[in-house]
Amino acid sequence: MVRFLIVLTLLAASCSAQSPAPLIADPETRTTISLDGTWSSIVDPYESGIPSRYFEKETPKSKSDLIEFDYDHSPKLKVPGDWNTQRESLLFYEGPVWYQRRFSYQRKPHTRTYLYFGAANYQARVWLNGTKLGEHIGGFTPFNFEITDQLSDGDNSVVVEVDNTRHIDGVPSSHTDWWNYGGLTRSVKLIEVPETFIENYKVELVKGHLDEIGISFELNKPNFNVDKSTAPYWIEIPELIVKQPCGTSLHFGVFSCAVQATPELWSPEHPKLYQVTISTGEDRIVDYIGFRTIETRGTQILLNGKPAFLRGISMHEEAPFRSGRAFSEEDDRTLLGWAKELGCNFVRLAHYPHNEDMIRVADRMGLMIWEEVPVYWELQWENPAILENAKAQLHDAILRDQNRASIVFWSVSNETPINPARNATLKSLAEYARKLDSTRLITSASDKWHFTGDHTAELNDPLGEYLDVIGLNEYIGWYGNKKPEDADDTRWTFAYQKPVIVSEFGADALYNLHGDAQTRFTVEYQANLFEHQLNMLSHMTPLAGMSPWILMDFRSPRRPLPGIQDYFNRKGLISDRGQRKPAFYILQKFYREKASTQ
Ligand code: GCB
Repeated sequence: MVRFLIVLTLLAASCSAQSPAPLIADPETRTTISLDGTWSSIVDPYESGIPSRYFEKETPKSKSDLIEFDYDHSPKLKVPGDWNTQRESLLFYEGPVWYQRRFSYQRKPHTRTYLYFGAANYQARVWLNGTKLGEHIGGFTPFNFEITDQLSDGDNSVVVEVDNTRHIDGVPSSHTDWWNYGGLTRSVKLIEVPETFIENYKVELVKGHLDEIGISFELNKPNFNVDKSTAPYWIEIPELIVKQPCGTSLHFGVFSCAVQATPELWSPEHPKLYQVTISTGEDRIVDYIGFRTIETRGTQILLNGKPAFLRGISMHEEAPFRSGRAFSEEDDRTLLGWAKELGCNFVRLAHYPHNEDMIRVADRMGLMIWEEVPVYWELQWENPAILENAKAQLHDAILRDQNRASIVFWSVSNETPINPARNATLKSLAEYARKLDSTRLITSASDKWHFTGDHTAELNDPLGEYLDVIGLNEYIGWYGNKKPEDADDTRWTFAYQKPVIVSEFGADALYNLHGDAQTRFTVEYQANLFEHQLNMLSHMTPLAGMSPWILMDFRSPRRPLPGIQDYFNRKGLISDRGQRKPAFYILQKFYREKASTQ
């Protein structure tokens, strides 16, 4: 029953006027046709696109009331990719850009076709062959439209207006400390499915049981009639010698069952994945899924029942070596490979859902993940649209990644100010996350701590009541009046007896800028700060893990300091060109020692 309610909640949250169709989970498991590559583009700072009908399939040539445009001769942009790093003139651009490409298609009998976008930042409006399909808000989650009836045999034209304008009532709002990369930043594809298909599914250990796997899935069928009969649907996990019918219909195409099996458990040291097949006659999903448990006991985090120390690092979805938004499996492998080299078993993917492949690569490489929604700094807490927007992003992130063993935390926010409206909003988000996914831990990063004496500090953020794990961001020695050395004898208290992860600390350092340990922005200063932070963290009692700020330097418009920042946040342990700074090796040594005593 609980599972059924969850699936219905997932479904309901996806439907509203002009919204995309319910999200198809795990496109990697489907038949797809890539629309990645070269798209035509029109930069549209004065928003002429709608009145001038940039969305039409054919370019209007000589109508006097129309400004003419011509995609065929327009400059090109690569998809996936942000526009900012593809054209110098667009580095700081914020506003609408129109994307267009043609593709050839032959419609197939008994096949439904969807147009799927991995992400478009921040708002997208989509047309196919001149017909508007709908709109989507939120820069980091996927969305799709069914286009079966709009497709033509032969030539088709898809047009997307992507607008990365920042909004005071957006999520995130107008101020962030990362680059507002615009564009079709992730892959675009056509997904072909049978008439009745598995829209989403969840496969995981039944809570509290290491010998039982729960499976639930939802069928999408045109004109579904209420059919509660048991259907001949099958679940197979060949390595566990599981092949059994699975098809107790709960309601409206939602099915579930449990199978007896005792899988080897997934962990960073042993990232075991099993091939899992769900077949429904017409449709068949083959995915690779790991099984593990994640819980808390007092101030400990238990992975597969055993206390685990989370040796982490925070990272943005920023491309190694070239900057810009990361999107390819190669980018993901490089970034997560660096985290592995550092000795991590955990990464905090700040501050928004990263691309789907990142999570799949982490599943295979063996890294636990903190996934976050961009509820960041100041939002319009009193505005009910904020909560709806944040919930939709959380919903789609959970729906997308709920079968990935690597995800252990859903983070509902980062560094938000304490006030009643914010507390209520985040409580609601935490409850919503828990309702959608009761097997993972809910967290958030807070910077609302203060010194209670010269050597004592306290975190007391009322949000803690609703979380499983408390995230603490503290920058002793970088922001505020204290020196890095002051961290050594700082003792911490926490209002809630729950596991604590120090989710951020760090200092800016320009690679190759040298000086003494007291000179800010030098690598010596950063290294010294890490030494003293690690001294402090070694005696922080409820500490269950850490994810210092940050793996690699990343672009930020708030960081203009010439010759040093040049619009980069320089707190990376690795420069934007892949060079390791001394602090990298200090943390690596600490993590190696930690790992050897675990
Ligand atoms: C923080 C934020 C992070 C910033 C970082 C910094 O507390 O959570 O987004 O980039 O500090 O470098 O100031």
